[in-house]
Amino acid sequence: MANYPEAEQIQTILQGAQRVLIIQADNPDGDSLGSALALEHIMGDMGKEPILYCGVAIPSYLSYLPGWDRVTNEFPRQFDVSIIVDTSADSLLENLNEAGHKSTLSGKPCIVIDHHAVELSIPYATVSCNQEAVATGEVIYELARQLDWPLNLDAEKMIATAIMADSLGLTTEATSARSIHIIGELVEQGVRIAELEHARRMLMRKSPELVHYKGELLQRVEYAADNRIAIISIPWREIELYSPQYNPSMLVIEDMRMTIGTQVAIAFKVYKDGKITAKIRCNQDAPIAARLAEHFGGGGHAYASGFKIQQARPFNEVKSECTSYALQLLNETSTK
Ligand SMILES: [Mn+2]
Repeated sequence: MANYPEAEQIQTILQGAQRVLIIQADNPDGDSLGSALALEHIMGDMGKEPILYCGVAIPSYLSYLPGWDRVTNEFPRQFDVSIIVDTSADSLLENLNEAGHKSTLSGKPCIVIDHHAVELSIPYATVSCNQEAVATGEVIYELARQLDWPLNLDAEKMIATAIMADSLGLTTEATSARSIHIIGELVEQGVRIAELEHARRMLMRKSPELVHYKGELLQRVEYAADNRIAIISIPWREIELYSPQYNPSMLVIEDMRMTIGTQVAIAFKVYKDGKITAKIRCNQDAPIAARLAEHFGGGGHAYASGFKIQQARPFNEVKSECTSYALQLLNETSTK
């Protein structure tokens, strides 16, 4: 069991608080939502009034977590303490900052609970419990054990979900023996991993039309430069038809990236007004996604990025420029 030096200060801050505002950053995921919902149950059982806030809408793929719809993007007028989960970066709280809530937050004690190995950049944080762990859910479990917080079955399910989400089912580098022990303890308490996984998978189901469309898209994947680059182009007609159900790019981009020999997968969408968007995913040996996107005015990370071209440019021109620049970046990367 962990012994966090920040735990006591967190307990002291919470003692005098009634309304606890639980905040997720602008990139909610299974860990941040699971952690927020676990804290909601814990605070509720401690006789407090928890409020769940996130600056952006919770993505629909997370709606298998019961309680996701209690998260609001309306900032509450009154609260005593805030808890920010799963981020230490002020830049990820842009929506909240832009809406002018920073000063409200600065006026109250603010607790940060995180697991990202980065410097804290939230200037109004009173205490930061940023620990080495596979998920924020793991840190919350340790805090709960250390501080004797009540953990009901719903809270335990949310913690298990958070840990399973960020550890990709206990398979990532950051998964420690302790992470696995915690899952073991939660299962002993009555959490059923199969039940959580079933709920998640039920939400991933697709309609027959979408399954057929995915097959069509896979048939249309083009390979360039000895399969190093995989490309799919999605016209407006299909965007119009299928987007309400699913983002067409996301149907196939992982399969494209998983092709033998492929280093970069690019999914283009061509809109009615001529706007072009591209989603880029790279493999471990080709961290060029950000640079490729920046060339077209976009941005992102080394392995995942995107760009948008507003002015009408012929699609074939954009596509061939993107392909040849990708190849240039790939060659630069492999010769160093
Ligand atoms: Mn996380």
